[in-house]
Order: sequence, then structure tokens, then C-alpha cells
Amino acid sequence: MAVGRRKVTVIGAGNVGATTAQRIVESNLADVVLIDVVEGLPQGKALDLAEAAPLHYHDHTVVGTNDYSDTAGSDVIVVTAGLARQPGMTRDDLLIKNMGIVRAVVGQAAGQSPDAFIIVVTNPLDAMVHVALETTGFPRERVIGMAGVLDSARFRVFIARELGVSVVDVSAFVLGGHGDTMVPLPRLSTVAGIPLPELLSAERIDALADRTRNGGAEIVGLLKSGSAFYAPASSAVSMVDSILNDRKRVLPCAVLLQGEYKIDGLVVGVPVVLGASGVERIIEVKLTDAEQTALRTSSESVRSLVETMRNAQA
Ligand code: TXD
Repeated sequence: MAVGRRKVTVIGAGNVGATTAQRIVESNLADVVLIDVVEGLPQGKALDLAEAAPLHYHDHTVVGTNDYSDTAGSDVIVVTAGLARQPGMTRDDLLIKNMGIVRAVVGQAAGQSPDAFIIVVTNPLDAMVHVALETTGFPRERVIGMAGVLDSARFRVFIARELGVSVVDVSAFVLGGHGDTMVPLPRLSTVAGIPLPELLSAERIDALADRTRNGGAEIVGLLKSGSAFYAPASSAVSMVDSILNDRKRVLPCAVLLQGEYKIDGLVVGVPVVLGASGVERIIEVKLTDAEQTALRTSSESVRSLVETMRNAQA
């Protein structure tokens, strides 16, 4: 990694992208280049963020641009560019549209920063990690999807509220795809080391896991236009932090499995050690039959998205 100032490119200056940029500079992590296809949008948000620097006691630069040459030499690229689902659009329509967008933006950004780590945020998440892997040809250690960190943060909040304890003491273990197919593992989720099933009934745990699975939809329902962005941005930033600061945090991330968890060639959310080399290790835990089946179902839904994308290109 480059010595001296660190540089993170955030692609997409919408809700998640701009908030990610804000958190990166205001937590003193790195300089940021914010890039979007819309002219003026990244420039305006970047200038606004830069003007807040004296108030947050940081000296990081925030550059807004529509030109990929400004992103050259980035240590990390966070991909949030994409469309949200519009009325009348099917999930598959969105898949194909965002496939085109992610392919275009990641190809240009990777050309400028061939050694960068890529953190994908755009939905459908697991499928977009496949697109980024194929477009760049980067090794799987450097192409990582953000979903599990968000899902587990949501689960932690719901558990903490239910028990009336600090969120800090709650640790939640999730596997699998983002949203509907997320696989929570209550027996490996703890409150200050105490397994969750000792503190909550199976029924309550199921209810909290369900709320977590629908966590994105719950917020869309409240906001009416747009989806969650504060917690998604924080989740992406915690991954950036773990890589840039070589923290080796154990975080659930969407990575390409090559035989781990008996899955080969599909991007699935699993616990990994994230450090200066990106995904430094995939942690495999022994699953019960029911958990393995749920994980397989989750990975099959990723396979069907990958097939839809292949057919669209054929
Ligand atoms: O857990 C997760 N992974 C997620 C994923 C949590 C929250 C949001 N998630 C997804 O992230 C969401 O479904 C979207 O696919 C992305 C971005 O969400 P956001 O809320 O930030 O969407 P916005 O506000 O619509 O911003 C998208 C921006 C917008 O400014 C567009 O102009 C830009 O993307 N965009 C592009 N930028 C560059 N290049 C191209 N081609 C482009 N197309 C659109």
C-alpha cells in the first residue's frame, strides 16, 4: 500500500456514496475522490464536505469529479453507483441495468488503480461482486462485497434493544446472501460471550432475524423514496478501515468461495479476516445440517442471478 496519504475512491455520489465519503474523511481514514456520472453532483458534495474540514479538525482532501483519471492510484475503491428499483421494473431488469453500470465504472476505476481493493455496495450485492471480479480479473482477496456487516449490525441493534443491553456487547453471526437469503446463526451470536439461545426464546430470535432480513425493506417503507444509507455507509467504512489500518477484523463479507463451505465459484457472505492484504483468510465454521442447507439455498439464489446475467450477455 502507498506510503503517506491514503486515497479512497467512492463511485456514486448518491446517498450511500456521499455518506461514505463523509465518514472516511471525518474519521481521518483517507483522502477521498467522489465520482459520479452526473455532472456537478460529486463536485458540489465534495466541495461541501471539504468546507466542513476545519470544523472536524481534519486535513483530508475531498475531490469531486466525473473523470476517472482523478481516481488514479487509489488504495481502495468503494462502488455504490447504480440504479434503485423503479416502479414497473423487475428485479431482473435492475440486475441487468446495474450489471452494465458496475461493469463500466469498475473497469474504468480498476484501469486507473490496478492494485486497489474493491468494496462493492451496489445491489444485487452478491451478483455485483461477480461482475467486479470478472471485469477486473483481480484476485478474490481484493474484490469484496458489503452486506454481512450491515445485516449483522442490524441484528445486533435488534438484539440489544430486546434485551436492554449495550449494542457493543452484542455480537451477531450471519452467513449467506444479502437480505432475504441471509442466514443468521443464533448459536454463534453472543451477548458478552453468552450464546443468544440462553438469553432469548427461539421464537423471539426468529422474529429478530426476520426483522433483520427485511431490514432494508423496513427502511424503504418508511422513507418511501430511497433506501437506507447511514448504516450501509458505516458498514462500508468499517471494511475500508480494517484494510487500510490492517486491523484484521473478522467481518462477514461477500467473497468468491472456492470450495469453502462446500461451495465453489459463487460469491457468498462468510466470515473473513480483513487486513492489509484484503481477505487474508476465510473462516470456516462447522455448520449443522439445517444451517448448511440454508447456506446452500442462499448460494443457489446467487447462482440464478449469475445465470440470468450470463444469458443476458449471450
Ligand atoms: O447492503 C448493501 N450492500 C446495500 C446496497 C445497502 C444500501 C444500498 N445498497 C445499494 O447501493 C442500493 O441498492 C444501490 O444499488 C446502491 C447505492 O444506493 P444509494 O442509496 O446511494 O443510491 P443513490 O442515492 O440513487 O445513488 C446512486 C448514485 C447516483 O448518484 C447516480 O448518479 C450514480 O449512482 N450512478 C453512477 N455513477 C457513476 N457512473 C455511473 N454509470 C452511474 N450510474 C448511476
